[in-house]
Amino acid sequence: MPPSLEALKAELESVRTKAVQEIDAAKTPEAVEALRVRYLGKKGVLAGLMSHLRALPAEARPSFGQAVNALREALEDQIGARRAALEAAALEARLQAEAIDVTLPGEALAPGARHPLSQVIEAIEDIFIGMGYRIAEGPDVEWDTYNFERLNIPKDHPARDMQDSFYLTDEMLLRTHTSPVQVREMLAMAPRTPLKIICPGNVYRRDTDDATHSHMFTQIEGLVVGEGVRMSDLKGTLEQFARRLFGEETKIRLRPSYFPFTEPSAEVDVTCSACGGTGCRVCKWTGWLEVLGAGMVHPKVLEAGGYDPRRVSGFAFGLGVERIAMIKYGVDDIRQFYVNDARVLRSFVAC
Ligand code: 2NM
Repeated sequence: MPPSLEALKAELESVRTKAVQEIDAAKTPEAVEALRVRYLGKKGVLAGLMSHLRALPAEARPSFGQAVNALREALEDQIGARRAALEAAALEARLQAEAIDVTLPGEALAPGARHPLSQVIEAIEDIFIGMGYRIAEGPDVEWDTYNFERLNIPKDHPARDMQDSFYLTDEMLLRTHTSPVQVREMLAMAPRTPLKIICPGNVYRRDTDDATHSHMFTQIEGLVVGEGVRMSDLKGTLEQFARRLFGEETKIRLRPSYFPFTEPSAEVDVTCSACGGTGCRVCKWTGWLEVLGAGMVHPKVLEAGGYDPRRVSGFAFGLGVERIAMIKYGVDDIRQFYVNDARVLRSFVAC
């Protein structure tokens, strides 16, 4: 006997009741999907109900078909809503689990600082770059000819005593100043002018280390070569430099001196930046600090650099970075700069 419309509708209602309960009880999106397949899938429960359609009398078919389709739509809506609710709950749970408390105190940073020698080098470079100079660098290991010979320091000169320099071979040594960089730059540039360069770098001398000497220290040398370069250009340049580095009130004075590579040569003093020139412990109660050596480049040095000394002239100067840094930071022992202890280095803040 074929099933009656009433019996099929009763079964449809019991399917509805059960499905609604199960979908409502599903705990995961996967469980919801399994129910969707079970009830709405191609071989699912609703498809099973629909298969009875052909057994019904023709006049009963539309009514039952519509009832099954209405149930399908109702279950689709419920499944969609249940899935959305479960996914929203899962997202909420994840957000809770991964929540970050942005009010917790952070990791304490140990702020670094530029090494005081780097600070002084950069300050000096900036001043000369502002006057149109360029920075030139060269090797720490030099040829004897660039370090001495072409700087008018002949073989028998006391500065060339083997005792005073770190020789690697007969012809090679650790540079004792940065002047060889300037020889290289002259040879590369000549006969073109003007040449305006600043040469910072490490230099090496066989000294015994103490509070004011180090076998390795940092030098900055400057060189200008051009037509009509005069001693007054040197004085004006160094005066501007001193005022920018030590303060606008700073005065300079030149005392006659001797270097093989310059003629005339001078020691350059600046008024003491600690006391303003009235006298204090820093300047040993003289009011003056000796910070630079300078002079007009010797014609032989210009010639050894490839220039014609009848056509061009030049001035040069040199300073020790550690000495400047000791004055600026009130350090009384040069060895403080090579300690590499962050606690010591942190005490030198930019000035
Ligand atoms: C100083 C003092 C005086 C100097 C000379 C030269 C060069 F290469 F042009 F000959 N460079 N640096 C010089 C002159 C350096 O240092 C105390």
